[in-house]
Amino acid sequence: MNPLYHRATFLLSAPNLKTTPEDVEYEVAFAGRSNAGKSSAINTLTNQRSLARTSKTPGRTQQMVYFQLDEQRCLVDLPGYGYAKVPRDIQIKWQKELERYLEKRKALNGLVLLVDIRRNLAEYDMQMIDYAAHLNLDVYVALTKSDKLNRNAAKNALFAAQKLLKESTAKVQVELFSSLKKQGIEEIHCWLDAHLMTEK
Ligand SMILES: Nc1nc2c(ncn2[C@@H]2O[C@H](COP(=O)(O)OP(=O)(O)O)[C@@H](O)[C@H]2O)c(=O)[nH]1
Ligand SMILES: [Mg+2]
Repeated sequence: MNPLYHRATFLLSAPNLKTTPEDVEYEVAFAGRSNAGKSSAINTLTNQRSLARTSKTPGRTQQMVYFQLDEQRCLVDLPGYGYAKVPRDIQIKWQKELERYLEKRKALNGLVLLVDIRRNLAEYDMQMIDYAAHLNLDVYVALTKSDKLNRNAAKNALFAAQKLLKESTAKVQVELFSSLKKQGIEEIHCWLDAHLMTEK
C-alpha cells in the first residue's frame, strides 16, 4: 500500500467551489447518503482513528472536507445527502454547489460512492452515478458495512448492484467494504492509486 494514505492530514473545509484549495492536482471525492459510512471509510483507508469525524448524528456539515496526502493529492469528504433534518432550502443550495463542484473542479479525478449494503442503490445514488458518467468521471461504489450481512447475503447484494450498474454508461467498479472488518481495503486503495497517483 502506498504510504501516503497513512500520512493524510486535514487541510481545510470548503463551503463552495471558490474556497477549494488551489494547487491540488488530483483529488477523489467521497459521496453518499448520510450515515453510509463515509467518514469511517476515510479513517480506515488512512489508517487513522479520527481523521474524519464519524458520527451517530449525521448530516451536520455542509462543507467539502479536504484531507491532504501530499501537496498535489487530496481525498475530499462531501456532505452526506438525504438527511431529513437538514432544511429543504439548504439541501437544494448544497445540491447546486455540489453539481458546480463536480462539473468544474479540475483536480477531481474520480468519485467514491458509499452505499450501505443493507439499502439498495437509491435514486439519489443512481443520479450521482449518471451525473458522473455524464462528466466522464470514474466511479467506485463501495457497499459499506458488509459485516452486517453474512457472506452469502453480502455476495448477493454485490451481484445485484453489479447487475444494476451493468446498464450504466459510467465507468464503475463495485466492491464490498467494511471498516469494521477491514474488508475491501486493498481494492479501493488500488483504485485510488490509479486515480491519484498516475497521469490523467
Ligand atoms: N458495522 C459497521 N458499522 C459501520 C461501518 N462503517 C461505519 N459504521 C457505522 O455507521 C455509522 C455512520 O458512520 P459514518 O462514517 O459517520 O457515516 P457518514 O455519515 O457517511 O460519514 C457510525 O455509527 C459508524 O460506526 C462498518 O464498516 N461496519
Ligand atoms: Mg461523515
